[in-house]
This record gives sequence, structure tokens and C-alpha cells, in this order.
Amino acid sequence: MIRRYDFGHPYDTGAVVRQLPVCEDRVPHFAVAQDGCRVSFSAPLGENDMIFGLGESVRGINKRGHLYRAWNSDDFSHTENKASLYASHNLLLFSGKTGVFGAYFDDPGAVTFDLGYTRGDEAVITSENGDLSVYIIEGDTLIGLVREFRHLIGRSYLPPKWGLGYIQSRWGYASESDLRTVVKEHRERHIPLDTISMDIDYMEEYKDFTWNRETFPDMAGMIADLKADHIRVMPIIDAGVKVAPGDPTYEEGMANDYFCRKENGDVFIGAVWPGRAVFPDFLREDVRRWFGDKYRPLLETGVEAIWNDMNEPAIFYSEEGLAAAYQKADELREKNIAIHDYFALKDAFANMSNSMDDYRRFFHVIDGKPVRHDKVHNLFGAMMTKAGAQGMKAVRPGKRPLIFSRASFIGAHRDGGVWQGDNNAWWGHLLLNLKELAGLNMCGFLYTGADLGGFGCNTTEDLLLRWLQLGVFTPLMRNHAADGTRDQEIYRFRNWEDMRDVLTVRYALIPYLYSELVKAAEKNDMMFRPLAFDYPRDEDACRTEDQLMLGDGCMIAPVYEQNARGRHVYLPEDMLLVRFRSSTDYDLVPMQKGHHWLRLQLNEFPLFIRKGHVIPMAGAAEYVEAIDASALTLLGWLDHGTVITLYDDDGESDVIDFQAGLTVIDVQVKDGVVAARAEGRTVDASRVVLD
Ligand code: MIG
Repeated sequence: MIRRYDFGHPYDTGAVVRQLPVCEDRVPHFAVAQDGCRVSFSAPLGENDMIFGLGESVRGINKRGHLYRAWNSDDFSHTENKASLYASHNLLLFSGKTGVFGAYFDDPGAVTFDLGYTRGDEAVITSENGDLSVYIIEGDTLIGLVREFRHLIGRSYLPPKWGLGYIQSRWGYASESDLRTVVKEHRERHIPLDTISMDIDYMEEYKDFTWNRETFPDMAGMIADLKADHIRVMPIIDAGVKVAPGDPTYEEGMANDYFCRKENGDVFIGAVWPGRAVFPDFLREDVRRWFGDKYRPLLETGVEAIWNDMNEPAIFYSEEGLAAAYQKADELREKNIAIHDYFALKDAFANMSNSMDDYRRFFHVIDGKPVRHDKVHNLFGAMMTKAGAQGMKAVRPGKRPLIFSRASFIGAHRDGGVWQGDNNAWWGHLLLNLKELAGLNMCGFLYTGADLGGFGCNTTEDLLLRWLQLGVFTPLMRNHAADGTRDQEIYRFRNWEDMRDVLTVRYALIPYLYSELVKAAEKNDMMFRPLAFDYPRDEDACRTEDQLMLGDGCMIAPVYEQNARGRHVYLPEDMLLVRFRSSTDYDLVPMQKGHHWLRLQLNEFPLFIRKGHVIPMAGAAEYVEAIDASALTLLGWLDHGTVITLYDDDGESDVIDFQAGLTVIDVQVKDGVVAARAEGRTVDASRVVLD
């Protein structure tokens, strides 16, 4: 059951799709305190209570013990001291002795979550503006709370099936020949690949919806050629529009008053990659429709996938911010500066990016009235994604668009996916990738993944290999790296064959992964769950921070440490270890419930299948459309028969006919022999282990 409580004048954020009546009684579970316009909600925490949620955020799966802040931030250093990343997913799930409950804070402004940080025995959630709806979710189990919540916020976005293919990306691919070379190097070595991205370098002077006609003389021809090779091209679109007289996007936006303005009526200008830029007021429906339509020419050249970036929005500096910094410098130039002046001088320049001063400088128009940006900051990226998704659907009606974004708010989970932003080539970020999967799934973001190998810093061949071994399971599987870092395509490395072998497992598992993804969306479920959700009475499972349940039948446990040749793993029940080297080379090891040290050579990675379950694998393929799901090999450990259902469809229709897409695979055990059958498919049960 969900109850809604309103404070101040809540904005319609679009997060919630089912309108609930506003309750007038006291908010359960929390003590509410008002301080000026701020509203705080505090709840006592028992010694062993756990808190889950917050979607894309730093630190643990269990969020207790730190301070988090809902404030979409372009911060390329995801360290433990940070309170914010690119997204605001204000869902908390409390689990303690007396049961579980959830709370969703539907507030587009800044919200802090002090979860046993200031005081170890108290959680305090503070809305800085005090204009919000709070939804209290009651239920018996954590997964039950998630399902209730997801019902409230509506069905998750689903990508086309080929969106589960491997994506190669890099900030720095600057020409047609760069793209063709990368594709060729993959195809020649039979490294599977479905999509290649174009980062900002394809644009003409970083102007949205343009491309450089010298380096990409025949965009449509190039895309058609690559498509013939079963490769899709995925350009980036940035939120900031270059101030460029003569450029249609700029001119149309100016003529129609689509860009955010300052209090004095001037259009707000901030600097991003294109230099001086203006920011579409994505919170307006008409602006979204216009911006979405701007995608059309790119889509008409054959583009089928888009990623939206810089939509927190990131602002490197504004003219006002720059002027203030110069002024500080001028003031200090005249005097013999003291040491604290030096720091003030340095900070005046260093703190210019993404500054609160800038976020207070411009306005949106909501219901005809100006609303200062900082009050609704966290909606900006979500509304840009909505614009893009609408634009893509208009060009290919009835088809699912492939779109993902950096910034997001709950609600955007219906329009597109998210990637986890600018991580680094750090082992710790491999583990963070796993932890964020759990939170993101709770909040409905199912099509997600991190930059494999790490975005910033130079990766290493062992880190990329281990990271691919996690990426095998994430719906969005993309290798991406920052400009200036070491080349990070698989074929650049000495151990590229091991990496390719990892990808063979991905492609063999796509029928299973796609099925689990669609099921999770259809049933408001999570594809990845903390172990605490499945084994709430098992203390060791509840405290596990480096393994996740996958789908109905599996558990993942990646190696995330340098030079490790194995890892500790906790099995909350008997499971079959599949130790993969490739899709055809793996060991099957039945393992008992309990703690284990698992040996894993650099080229080996585990998938655990719960006893009593089976999962299907297809044969090899170098792109998604080549996967033959009519012949499946089953893996599992059984002592009696079981039935599994596999979802499949044409991979692109917008309407999911869930029942029609299900295939029943009937696995029977008789006299020590396993036999399996499924209508319309050949199923090989010879790899199913019997007790
Ligand atoms: O300020 O477009 O997160 O994926 O490569 C950096 C260049 C801007 C940030 C994105 C990253 C992308 C990069 N962008």
C-alpha cells in the first residue's frame, strides 16, 4: 500500500504515473520538522537496520552510514567523500526488526539523506525547498516494496534487443575512417560488436544536430555501409546549444523563446564544450517537442541510437562567474596576499564549474510562471531524455528507440536508460558499478551499465578483462574511455582473445538476459537484486556487498581486485558454479551453501545458478541479430524436474505482447536422465547436472 503526503506546493515532476489522494493524517514512520522552508523527516534506526535505495549513488548497497544529496552533478571523480552523482533517485527502503517500509521523496530540488551519518541511530531526510510529495510504501518484503513503488512510477523503458549487444565507444573517434577502422578490427578478429558511438568530435564545432562534413563527408553512406556489416551508429547529443548565429538550432530556439532566461530577461549563457551556450527549457512541453524533432535529420541518415550528455546540466562557467573570479583576482592583485587569500583566489576559479550561483541565475517557465532553476534542477536531464525519446519514436513509430542519458530523475526510467557516468579505470569503480546496479534496478532503471574499463585514467589489460566479466551481465554493455587516455578497444591488448571469449558468453546469454530484462520491466521487478532481498533472514546474505542476484535463477560475483586469482563468495543456498572461459569452455561445479574461496584465473569468471533452476545458452554470434535462439543448451543443477519460461519477440516493437512471447521449457528428470523440450526449439539438456 502507498500513501501520499504533500508539503508546500509540490511540482508535477512526472515521476509518478498513478495519482493518489493526499492523506491528511500524520506521516507514518517519520517525525516531521519545519525550519523556514525546509522540511525534515527523521526516523530512528535500530542497531542492525539496513537502508536500501537511492538509485545511482556512491558507496554501499546498504546506504546506511553516509550522507547523500539529491543534486544532479557533473562530477568525474566518484570517490567515497562525494554526496551526489548524476542522478536523483529519492527512494529509500528501510529494513529492520519490526519489518520493512519505503519512502519516496518526489522533490525536484536538493534533498539531503543523512542516513545514520550525523547520528548513527537516526536517519534524517531534508528537503531544502519544502515543496514535495512524500509517498510512504508499506509491505512485507523489500522486493514487495519495490514492486509497489514501480507500479506507482510506471513501466520501465526497454531497449531494442540489439541494445544488449556490445557497444564500442571512445571520446576521440573523429572521422569516418576512425569508425570504420574500429569496426574492421573487431570484425577481423571475430570480436562481437553491435554498435559504435560517436562522441562530441563528430559535430561541427560542438553544435548539436550538426556533423563535420569534412571528417564525415557522407554520413548516410557510412551508416548504411556499417549497417550492412550489422553495426549501428550512436551519436551523442549535449544539452547546451552553441551560441552560433546562423545555426538553425540556435536561431529557432532564439526566435521561439525556447532557452532559459535570467531574471532580467536576457537568455542565460553558460560555457560548455561548444563555448558559449544556451540551455533549452526542457521542462516545457513545446520545447521538448521542438528539441525532439531536431533529432530527425540525424535519424534520417540512419542513426538508430542516441546518448544524451551534459544534462545535469553541466556548466563549466558563466560570464557572471568568470567576472566574479576576475574581480577577486583584481582585488588581490593590488595587495600582498596572505595565505588564505591565495586559497580564495584559487577557489574563485576552481569553483566556477557547476556552481550554485549559476543554477540560481536562470529560470524555467512552468504553467506560465518563472521558476528558478535550482528549485527544479534534478528534472533537467530527465526532461531532455523525454524530448529525445519522443523525437525518436516519431521517426520510427511503433519501434523502441535506443536512448540513454547521463543525468536522470525517477520518471526518466520510462523513457530511456542511463549509463553510470565518468568513472575511472580504478578497481574500486568496478565494484561501484555492481553496487549501483542494485539501486538503479530498485528505481526502475533496468537498461544500465558503466563505462567498462573505466572512462578516466589509463586502463590496464587485467582491469578491462575483469570489468568485461561483469559487463557480460549488464543490459547496457559499453566500453568507453576519455579523450587522451590509453586506447581501450579490446583488440589493443595482448590478451584480446580472452576478452573476446568473455564476449562470446555475453552473446550466448543474450536470450536469457533479454528475457530477464523484459520480465523485470513487465512485472515491475528487479533484474539485479541485493542478496538481502532474496534471503532476508540470512545475516551473511543481507550484509553481502559484492554479489548480486540476477533474474530468477542466478547470482553474480565478479572479481574486482588487482592481481586476484579468485575471490571469497557466499552462497546463501546450494548453487551450481559455472566457471566460464568462453561460451563453449566452462566448468560446472555443484557447490554447497556457505562461504567459499573460489579460484578464478584471469580469464575465468563465475555465474552461479540456484539449485533447481536452469538457464539457457545460445550458440556463438558476432551480432545480436545472428543469435540463433532456436537451439539452446541448458545449464543447471537439478534433483527433480522444473519448468522455465523464456521471453522473446521481434526485439523492436513498442508493444510487448508478454504472454505471446513466452516459451515454456519443460525439463524432466526420470531414472537419472534429464530430458527437456520446448515448442519450436531444440533444447539440449546434456549439460544439466543431476544430484
Ligand atoms: O565533459 O563528450 O560523460 O562519456 O565522453 C565531458 C565527452 C563530456 C562526458 C561524458 C563522457 C563523454 C564526454 N562528456
